[in-house]
Amino acid sequence: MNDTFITVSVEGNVGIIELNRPHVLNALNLQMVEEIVAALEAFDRDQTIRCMVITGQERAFAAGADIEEMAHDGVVSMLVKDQFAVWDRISLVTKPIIAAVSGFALGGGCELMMSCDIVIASETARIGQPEVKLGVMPGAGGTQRLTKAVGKLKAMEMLLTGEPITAHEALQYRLVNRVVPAELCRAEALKTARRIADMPPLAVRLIKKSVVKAVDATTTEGLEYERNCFYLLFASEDKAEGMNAFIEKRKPNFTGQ
Ligand code: CO8
Repeated sequence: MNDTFITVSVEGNVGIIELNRPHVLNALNLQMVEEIVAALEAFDRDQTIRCMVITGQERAFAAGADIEEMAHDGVVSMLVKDQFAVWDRISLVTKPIIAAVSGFALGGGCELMMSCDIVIASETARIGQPEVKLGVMPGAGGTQRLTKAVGKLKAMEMLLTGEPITAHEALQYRLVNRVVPAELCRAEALKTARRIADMPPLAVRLIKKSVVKAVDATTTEGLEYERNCFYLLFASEDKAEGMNAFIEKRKPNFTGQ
């Protein structure tokens, strides 16, 4: 691992990961995915970080897995690489991840976007799963997460034609939270991240886990999980601080305890 394909920075309590292979539209090679996930995990462990942002440049968030890297792979080399074990670690990150998406978010880029918790899209975003055009299909959750987000009919159309959709269409299909002018995309993501970073970290963490449960578990299991998390937060110092601050009409000072 010599070159690095991402740029990592911190603004206040927000960790920022910029995908940085612009000459190939941030095509995700194996090392780059390793770097992204390692950076997410490092921010997750860092007590001073409370929220994260993943972004690219104006032309591309990420145009998918690196096709050159995969072109000579066969099934055995793919199995040996076991690349999805790295992807699976994204779902273990406890702090919220916000994607700031401009330009192309295709294939693995769309899958990375859908692994995030909130998506701010720029008007230039083009989002899709074009794998079918290469004779393959999504492998990092694309068929599952896209279908859960946009519904069966739209997912079928996107996955079977490989054609990307615009940011506004993505908003209509609830694949992104909001659409902003390209020059404001990163700032808007950071603004949302800072707002979350001001919230009590334990409550943020348990809310994130509970919402993920709503996507993956039955409603009965999800409700039980939510209730347990709700009770748990009554043991936290931030619960006392949050409620006392409200009653005393002052700004709360959350510590994460
Ligand atoms: N892989 C490798 N290189 C790429 C990729 C890619 N996915 N996308 C773009 N590039 C390179 C191009 O080869 C080109 O390089 P060069 O300048 O050396 O020729 C450079 O980026 C610029 O691209 P274009 O000249 O093609 O730019 P255009 O504006 O004409 O077109 C497109 C932009 C439409 C985005 C076009 O580049 C394109 O179609 N790219 C491929 C998109 C694609 O098929 N993505 C899916 C890949 S498969 C996948 O993601 C499977 C996921 C499996 C699990 C996830 C594992 C990470």
